[in-house]
Amino acid sequence: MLCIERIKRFLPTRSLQMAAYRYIERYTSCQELLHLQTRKLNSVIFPLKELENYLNPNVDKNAFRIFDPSFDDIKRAEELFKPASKHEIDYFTSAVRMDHVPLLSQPEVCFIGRSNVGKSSLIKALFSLVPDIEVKVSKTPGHTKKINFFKVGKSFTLVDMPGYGYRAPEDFVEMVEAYLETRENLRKTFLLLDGSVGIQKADKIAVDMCEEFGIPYTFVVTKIDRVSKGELLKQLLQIQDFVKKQTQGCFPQLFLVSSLYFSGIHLLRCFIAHVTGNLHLPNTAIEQQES
Ligand SMILES: Nc1nc2c(ncn2[C@@H]2O[C@H](COP(=O)(O)OP(=O)(O)OP(=O)(O)O)[C@@H](O)[C@H]2O)c(=O)[nH]1
Ligand SMILES: [Mg+2]
Repeated sequence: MLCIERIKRFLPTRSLQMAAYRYIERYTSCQELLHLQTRKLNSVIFPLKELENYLNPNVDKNAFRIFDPSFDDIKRAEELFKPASKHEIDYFTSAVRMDHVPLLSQPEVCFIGRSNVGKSSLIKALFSLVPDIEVKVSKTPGHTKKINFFKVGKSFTLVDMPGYGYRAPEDFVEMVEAYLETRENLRKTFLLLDGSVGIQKADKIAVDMCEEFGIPYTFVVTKIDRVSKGELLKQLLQIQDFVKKQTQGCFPQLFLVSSLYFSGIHLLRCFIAHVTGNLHLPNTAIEQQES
């Protein structure tokens, strides 16, 4: 696989870099995964499990596979992320204040995190099977200024939030806190953490907010393509320890993603389908835990 950092370092001009990016292997759909060897397949679908191999055998790995769907389940979930005649997937609307937020009854999941952590890129990757959908991403922190709603047919809504921390919009608190506290159809909040730096002070404030409102949330570790396995593992163990000791409402399994290479995206699609009530997973640990 071509490495993004190497492309940037060795190719002098932007146009050459863009040409090289086209050759990066991207596995947007399950169909493209079928020809991969098991090891590679696992690393794309389930990056967390791949890291297990590097762990000391004494480390408790229970939290690594609570949500452990089959490849068939993942394929079923993918269908929800493909547009069809009666299943339109598109940007719906934006809001800057709570009274602009649309009244929707279908289940919703939202993405929060520090500016630049990769929220919009993650939504873009989740929607990679939707031609022409526009999700704006930017190198400049503080790019997303509004709460953006994306409807997935009548099944669920994905919500992209402005980031907190550096260059957050001024009215961030009124906008995001009010949404998180009052949104009745919100099934899950995904709190994104940058894989190279782990949990920061601002993230702990966001965690406190989720805990205080009693909303279910899940950590997603982003940009895993940017860090070495050793560094990533170190961050993961620290985050897992934090989840275990200092949280109540946090789902105990971490989700790892690279929106650039699509690692972890298929699994996250499946988890979203599940938490929004669109995919039942009989005989899996997660449904037994919930029943
Ligand atoms: N290498 C790598 N870069 C990523 C990944 N995800 C996002 N980025 C880059 O990180 C930068 C910020 O991405 P965004 O998705 O706009 O971040 P955001 O969290 O929506 O930022 P705000 O809207 O400003 O809060 C962009 O330059 C992305 O290309 C990833 O998985 N890998
Ligand atoms: Mg954004």
